[in-house]
Amino acid sequence: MDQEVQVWREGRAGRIRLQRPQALNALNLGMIQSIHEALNLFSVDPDVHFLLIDAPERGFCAGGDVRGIRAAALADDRSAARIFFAAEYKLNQAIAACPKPFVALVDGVCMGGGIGISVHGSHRIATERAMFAMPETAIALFPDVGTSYLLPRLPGALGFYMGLTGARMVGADAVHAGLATHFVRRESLPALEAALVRDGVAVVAAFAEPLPAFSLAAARPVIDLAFSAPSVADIMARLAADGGAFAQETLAILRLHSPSAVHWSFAILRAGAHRSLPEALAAELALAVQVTSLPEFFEGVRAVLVDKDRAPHWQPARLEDVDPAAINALFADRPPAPETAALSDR
Ligand code: QUE
Repeated sequence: MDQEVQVWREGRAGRIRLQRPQALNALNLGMIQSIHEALNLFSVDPDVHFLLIDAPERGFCAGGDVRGIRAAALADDRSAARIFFAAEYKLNQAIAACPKPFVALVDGVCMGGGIGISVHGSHRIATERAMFAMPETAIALFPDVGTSYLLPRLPGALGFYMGLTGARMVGADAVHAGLATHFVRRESLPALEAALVRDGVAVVAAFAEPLPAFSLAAARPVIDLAFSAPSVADIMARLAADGGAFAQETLAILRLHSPSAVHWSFAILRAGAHRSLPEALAAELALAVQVTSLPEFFEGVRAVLVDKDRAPHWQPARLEDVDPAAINALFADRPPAPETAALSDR
């Protein structure tokens, strides 16, 4: 079993713990396979009543191993991305279909791949330090790990707002947004953990705190109006027309991200509203394989995670200059890859 994932049984729980703190628990292929094996074993173990995933050392999980995918692509390894994303998305589907309660304790960063291994579970517990985000447009990827299915189903247009801008939902806001199910104080986690393994998931309700107000409550009208628009251009126009500080900041953030990625992310979120989770994951796999071979993705990962200069040179550089035909071509029908077919069969 992979050292970066600890797996053990404790009381009623089948426990899975992420142990790659130096990379903020970002998921590599070995970790994904270890989690999936553990899920399979616990699902049929009659002594395991529920699964419990956590990462107590540092954050929850910062995402997927996009640095590794970039390195493989630069070394001309074209199959690495497909193998990685196929395994990751199969795990996301397995969590959604898990026959037992699946409890994620999220205390700290939970982005991208971290959302994929928590939000599809039945119980997502956020502490005041939990920070959920889908920041992929910043590295010219897109909201994946089943969030093309999930984000369009969040209240109002919050999911489009999150998926296009990378906006963070912190603490109780994650519950308001529908990403987490319970808000628990960080200081209560040791007692919650002890009660969970002893008595099972029914104890969670007793630890849940009343929710403080949603910090985005005042911004909801502008978020919902702008991000329900039928095109990226219309989102921009509605934000510009609003004139308020929140709308102007949001516009500025959208302009920092890969213009192409904002467009292809919008397209897959719109389509995801009408897909099942397996269909959404299959579409995500087809898109992930394509966009991770583009210079835009190399540049995004370079600017955010490799050189960390946060000064990417996007091409085209402006949202207005993205060719709709180039975006459409990414979604053109092509014969499904074997991994894609396997996802759709589930
Ligand atoms: C967008 C992303 C990711 C990101 C930052 C973004 C992502 C990811 C990481 C990450 C962070 C810290 C690490 C690490 C990876 O950051 O997917 O290995 O130590 O994995 O803006 O999509």
